Amino acid sequence: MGRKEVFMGKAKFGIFGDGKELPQIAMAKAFRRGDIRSGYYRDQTFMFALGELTLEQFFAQLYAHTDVDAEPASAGRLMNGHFATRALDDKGQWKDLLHLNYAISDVSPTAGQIPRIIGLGYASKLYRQNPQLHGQNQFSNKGNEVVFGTIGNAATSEGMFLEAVNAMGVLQIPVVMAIWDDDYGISVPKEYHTTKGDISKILQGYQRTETEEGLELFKVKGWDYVALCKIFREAANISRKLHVPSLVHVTELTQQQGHSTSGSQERYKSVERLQWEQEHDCLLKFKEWLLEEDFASATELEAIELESRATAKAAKNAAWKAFNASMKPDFDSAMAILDKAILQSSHKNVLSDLKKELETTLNPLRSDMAKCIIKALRHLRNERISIKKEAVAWIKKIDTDNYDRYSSHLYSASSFSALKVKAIKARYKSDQKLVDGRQVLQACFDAALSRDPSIIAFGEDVGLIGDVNRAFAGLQVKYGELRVTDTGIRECTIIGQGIGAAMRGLRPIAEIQYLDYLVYALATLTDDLATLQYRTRGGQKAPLIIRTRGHRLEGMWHAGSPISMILGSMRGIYLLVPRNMTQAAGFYNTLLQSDDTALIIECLNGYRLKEKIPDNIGEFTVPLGVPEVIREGTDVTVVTYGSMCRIVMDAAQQLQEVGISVEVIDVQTLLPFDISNSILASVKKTNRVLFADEDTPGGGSAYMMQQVIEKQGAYAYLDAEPVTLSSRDHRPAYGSDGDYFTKPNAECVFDKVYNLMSESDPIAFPDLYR
Ligand SMILES: Cc1ncc(C[n+]2csc(CCOP(=O)(O)OP(=O)(O)O)c2C)c(N)n1
Ligand SMILES: [Mg+2]
Repeated sequence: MGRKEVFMGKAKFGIFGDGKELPQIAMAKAFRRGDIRSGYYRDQTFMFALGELTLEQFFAQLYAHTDVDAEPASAGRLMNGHFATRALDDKGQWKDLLHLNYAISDVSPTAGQIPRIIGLGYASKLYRQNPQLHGQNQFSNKGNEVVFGTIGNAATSEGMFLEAVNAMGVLQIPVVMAIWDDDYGISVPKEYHTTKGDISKILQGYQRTETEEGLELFKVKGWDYVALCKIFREAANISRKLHVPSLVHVTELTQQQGHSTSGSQERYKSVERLQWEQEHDCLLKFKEWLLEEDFASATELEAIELESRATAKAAKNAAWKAFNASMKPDFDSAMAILDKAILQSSHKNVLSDLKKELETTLNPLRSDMAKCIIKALRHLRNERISIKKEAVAWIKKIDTDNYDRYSSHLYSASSFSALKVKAIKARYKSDQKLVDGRQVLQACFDAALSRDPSIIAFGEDVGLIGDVNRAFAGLQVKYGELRVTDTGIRECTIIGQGIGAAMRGLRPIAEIQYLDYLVYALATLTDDLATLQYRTRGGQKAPLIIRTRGHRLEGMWHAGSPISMILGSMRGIYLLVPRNMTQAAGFYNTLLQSDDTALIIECLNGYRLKEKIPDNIGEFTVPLGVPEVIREGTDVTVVTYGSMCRIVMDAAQQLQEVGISVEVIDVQTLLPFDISNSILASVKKTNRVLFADEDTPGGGSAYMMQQVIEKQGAYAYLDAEPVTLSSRDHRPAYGSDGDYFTKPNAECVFDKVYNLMSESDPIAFPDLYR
C-alpha cells in the first residue's frame, strides 16, 4: 500500500520493512519498557510490535504530515521509515525514560545509527556501577536497560560498525546488535560486501570465552520463529544480567518488493533468487509453521489477513484525509484572496488562470499555494487595491508558519537553552596569583565533577594522565574511573559514546584530542548530533559537550583550524572558540547548566600561559553570542577569535606605535554569532573592518564578514573595503617558519590594518613597501 501511494504521486519516496518482519516480532518480545532501540529504516514491524508506531502515523510520515501529533517521529521532516519515540515533553524537558520504549531517531546514512549505541549502552554501565547515580530513576533502573541495535548486512562494512563492535567488546556494555541479512545492499550481493560473505563468521575473534571478555555471537535464520524468539531472549538476558554485548546475525532474510520505491529488483536479482525469496518470505514460513503446529487453521489465518488489510487500508485513508485537511485552511484562504483579487484587479484573466491552475492541481501543497499568491502579487504591482495587503499578510503568515514547520528546533527551545543561562562574571581575590591556564580548567572540571555525579569526561588520554595537556590531572584519582576515563583511539565512537550517554540523562564531556581529528567523527557529528533536535522537532536531545584543542601549535595535523568545515556541517551544535582557559571554563559552566550541545575549541598554545583562577570558578558563566571588546580603538575594527586574539592584540600595540588606533573584538562564539549585533556599533565608530582568523581563505573569516557586513548591515558604515585575513590555502608546514609563513601573524595583521588607513590617508600612512 505504501508503495502504491508513492507511485500514485501521493508520497515522494517509500522504503519498507517487508521481508524482515518475523525477527522484529521476536526481538520485540525480548525488549522491555525502558530499553532503547537504535536502528534503521527496516524496523517498522519492531516499532509496530512495541506499540510505538500506529498504522496511521506510519502513513502520515509517508505523506510528510507536519503535525507532530499525526507524525510524532519527525513532524514531517524525515522520509518514511525513520522512527523515533518522543523523549521530551512540549517544554523540551525529559520525560520519564524508564517508562518509554525509547527508539532513538533514525538517520539515513548506513551505519549512522551505530556510534551512539556505544553511549546508550555505556550509560547502563555507569548507572549500574556508580552508586551515586542509583537515585536517578527517571533514566535508569540501576543500569538494567538493554540497547537493541539493528543494521543491514551491507552496512556492516562501514568503519563505524567495525569500530563500534570493538568498542562494545572493550567496554562490556548491554547491547543486542541485530543484523538483518538479506544478502544484498540494494543491488550489490554479499560477495562485494563481506569477507567470506558472512559477517558473524568473520567476527568470531570477538567471541567471549571463559577466560576472556568479548561478545556473544549468535546466528539464526530469519524465518525460524522459535529459534528467533529463543535467541533474542537469551541475548537480551545475557546483556541485561551480565552487561555482555551480543550480536545476532539473522540470515536468509528477503526483500520482497525491492530496496525502495526507486528502481526495481528484477534488474539485479536472478529469477532463481527471486523465486527463493518468495519461498523464504518469513511471513510465509511463519504461516506454514502455524499450520503445521496446528496453532491456527487456514481459514483463521485468511480471516486475519483480510482483517489486517482492511485495518491498514482504513488507517491509510484516515492518514491521507488528515494530511489533506491540514492543508485545507491555507488552501481556502489562498483561494479567497485570489477571488477577491480577481474582483478588484484589472488583470482578471491572468489571475483567473492562476486560480484555475491552483484549483486543478492534484493534491495541492503549501508551496503550490505560495507560488500562486506570490505570482498574483507580481501582477498587482502597479495597482492600488486593498487585497494586496491581505495577500502580503498571507505570505507573511505562511512564512512564519513554515519557519515553525521546517526550521524550528535546530537548537534547544527549552528553558535550559544555552542562550538563557544567566551570565555571572568571574570574581577574583585581590591577591589571586597567576597559574598555568590548564590549572584554571582543572579547577573548573574539579568543581563540576564534585557538584554533579552525572557529569563524566572521557577521551584518549583523559583518564590516567588527565589529558595530554593535563586539565584533568588528578581528577580520575579523586572521582574514580567511571567519571574520568580513558578511551581507545576511536574518535567516531567517542562522539557516539557522548551522544548516547547524553541521550540517557548523563552530562558527558567527550574529548577529541586535537581539532584536526574531528574529521574522523564528522559524519556522526553532522548526521546525528547536529540534526537530532531538528529532525525530531524537539522530540529528542543530546546535551553533549565536545572538548577539543586546536588552532595553532605545531605541525600539519596538530595546528589546524578547519572552522569552515565545522560551520558548514555542524549547525545545530554551538561552536565556541574561547581565547583563553578562563573564557573556556566559563563556557563549560554555561553549557553544564544548559541542554544544548556544543563544541569548545581550546587554544592549544594556551595551556601554559598564565591566568588567574576566578574565586567563583565553578559558578561564573560566559554567555554565548556575546562578543567582547578586548581593546578599544577608533580607527579600525578587527574581528577575530581564539588564538588569533593574542596575535591581533600584539599587532594592535605595534599599530598604536605608528598612530593607528585599533579596536579588537573577540567574537568568542561563532555559533551563535553576536546575537545583539554589537560589532556593528564598533564599525559605526571606526568605519573600517578586518576579519581575521586561521582558517583557509573564504572560510571562517568570510563567514564573519557575511554576518557583520550583510546581516548586521555594516556595509552602509564603511569608508574602506571590508577585508579578511586568513591562513594560506594549505595546512601549516612544520617548524616555526612553517607556521609563520602559513598562518597569519602579527606582521600580516599590521599590514592589513595599515593598508586600510593608507587607502584613506596615503600621506599620513605612506606605502610601506614602495
Ligand atoms: C553512507 C551511505 N551510503 C550509501 C547509502 C545509500 N544506501 C541506502 S541503503 C543502502 C544499502 C544498505 O544495505 P543493507 O545495509 O544490507 O540494508 P538493507 O536495505 O538491505 O536492509 C545504500 C547503499 C546511504 N544511505 N548511506
Ligand atoms: Mg541488506
